[in-house]
Amino acid sequence: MKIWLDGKLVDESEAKISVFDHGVLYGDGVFEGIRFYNGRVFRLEEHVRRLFDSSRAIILDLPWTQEEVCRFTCETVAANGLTDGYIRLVVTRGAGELGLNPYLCPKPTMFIIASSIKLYPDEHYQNGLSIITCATRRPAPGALMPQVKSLNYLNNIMAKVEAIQANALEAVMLNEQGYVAECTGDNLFLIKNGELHTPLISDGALDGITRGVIIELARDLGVPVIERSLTRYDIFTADECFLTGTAAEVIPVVALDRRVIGSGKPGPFTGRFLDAFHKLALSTGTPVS
Ligand code: PXG
Repeated sequence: MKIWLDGKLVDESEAKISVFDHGVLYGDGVFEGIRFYNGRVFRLEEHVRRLFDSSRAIILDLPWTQEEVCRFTCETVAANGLTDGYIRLVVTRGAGELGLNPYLCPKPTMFIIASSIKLYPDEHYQNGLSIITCATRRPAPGALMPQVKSLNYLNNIMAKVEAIQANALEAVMLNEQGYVAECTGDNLFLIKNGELHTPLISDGALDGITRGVIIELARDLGVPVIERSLTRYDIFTADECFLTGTAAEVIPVVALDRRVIGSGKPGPFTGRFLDAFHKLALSTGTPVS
C-alpha cells in the first residue's frame, strides 16, 4: 500500500511519523474520512473544505491549497489502483518540543491513507440497528468545539465502549443540556408524520457531509426538513429513525434502549433515503484520474 506522507507517496513500511509529533503527544490535529465509489471520490471538495475549517478553528495553518489537497487525495487513490474504498486524511500539528505550545511546532504533518472499509454487517441494513443512549456526554462547545473533526476522539471512543458493552453498535450521545447531539460516528435522523427531523449543529452534532446530502435529498424527495433540539422522547415516539455517516452511509435504527421505534422494522422513508443516497454516491464524485 502507498501512503501519501508530507509530499511523497511512500511504501506503507516507510510511512512513519515522529514520536514528538503533537498529533500523537496531544491529539493536536484534525482529520477527514472520505469514501470513493467507482473510481470517483464522493463530495471531495466538501470534505477538504471541512478539513480546512477544522484546521482554521484550531489555528493550524496548512501550507497547501484546498485544490492541492484534493489532488494529493486523488493521487493516493490512483497510486493504490483502487476503485472503491475509504480515505483517511490526517493533519497534525507536526513534530515539536515536549509541552503543549503549538507555536513550537514549525511544520504540520499530513498523511493520506486510501484503503478498504469495514461496514456494519449487511444484516443490520436489512433489519436495523438496536442502539443505546450512553452516559458519556458530547463536550460543550466551550470545552471542545464539536464542529472540529479533531484527533481528540476519546469522548466518542468511551461512548462506543458503552455501546459495545451493552451489545450495541452505536450509542446516542446527549449534550450537557440533555438534548440529542448525535452518535459516536454518525448523525441521527427521525421521521415523524412524513417530516424529517435532525438535531441542530448547535446542539453538538458534527456537521456531517452525509447529513448534508440527506437534507439535499429530502428537498428533492419533497420531504420537509426540520432541524431542532431533540430529546429521547422524540426518538421513542418517532415513526422511523436512521443514522448517517461516511462509513455507515444510511443505516436504519429500530430500537433505542431496548424500546422499539415505530414498527420495529426499517421504514419506507429510510428505504427511500438509502436508495437515493446510493444512486447519488454511485453516479457523482471527483474522478481520481
Ligand atoms: N459524527 C461524528 C462524531 C463523526 O465522527 C459523523 C458524525 C458523520 O459525518 P460524515 O461527514 O462522515 O457524514 C462522523 C464521521 C472512522 C470514521 O474511521 C469516522 C467517521 C466517518 C468515517 C469513518 O471511524 N466519522
